Amino acid sequence: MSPEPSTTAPPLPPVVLSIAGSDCSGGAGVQADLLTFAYFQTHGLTAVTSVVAEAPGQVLSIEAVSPDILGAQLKILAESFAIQAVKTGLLATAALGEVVAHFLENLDGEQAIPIVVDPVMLASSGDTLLDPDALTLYRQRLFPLATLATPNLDEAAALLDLPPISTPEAMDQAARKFTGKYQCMTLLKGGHLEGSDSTDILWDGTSIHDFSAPRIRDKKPSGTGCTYSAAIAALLAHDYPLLEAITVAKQYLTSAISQSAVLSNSNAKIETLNHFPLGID
Ligand code: PXL
Repeated sequence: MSPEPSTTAPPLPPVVLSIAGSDCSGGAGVQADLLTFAYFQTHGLTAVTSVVAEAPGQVLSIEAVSPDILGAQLKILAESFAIQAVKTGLLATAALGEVVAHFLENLDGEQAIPIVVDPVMLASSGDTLLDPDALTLYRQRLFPLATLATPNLDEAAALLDLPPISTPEAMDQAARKFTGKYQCMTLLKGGHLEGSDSTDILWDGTSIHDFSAPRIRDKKPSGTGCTYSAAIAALLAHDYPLLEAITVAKQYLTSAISQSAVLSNSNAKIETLNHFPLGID
């Protein structure tokens, strides 16, 4: 016998906006963000900044959209939806960064809307995705608006004009410096460091918080940074406090990495994150 249909309406999902690029291979960019938003039972909106022709490990080409069409996407979304959190990913050019900064500066209504800024510069293949002159925009306009910035070690070194960050001590210093310089909470992601754990750190202005998970050595799927920042934004939209949102997002990302799959049509080790991993609460 089938169960009685429920007469109570399900709760409305919070609305989360991703401003990012399109990864045609589905592992990173707005595609990863939408899967992550769906996993966390939010409604995802996307404002696409750029189209990247790529597969994990290889970028063929990238084309940025015009500032006008990015602005139009943001305008109609803001006019139509009660946006409860925003994440920014690949912004591609300084002109697009400018449009995003202008949008975010005028976003808040009665309540401040959480903004997660993931300063994407490179694809996991190492290919450059962001025009270098866009860095000034991050420094001057975007980070000061962020609830949380989520640089990886390479991005933090570039933004702080530091040599490569290669020890836990240097990481600690860099997290403090980033927060001090750009006036935003900073989750510095240590995934590229060696060690049995993958540890990210957050300096809140008073103390350092660690977020650790066992390092998964045999898997290197693309889109981990996109997925992490999207998960944090989705959880903030659900009103999780920041530290809890990061803890839950890290657990989710670790499962998504450990259950990633090889889906290539050849011997190439093209690994794709599993955005609906099994076995997490
Ligand atoms: O993982 C960084 C990233 C972000 N955004 C887009 C990408 C990539 C990596 O390839 O394609 C659109």
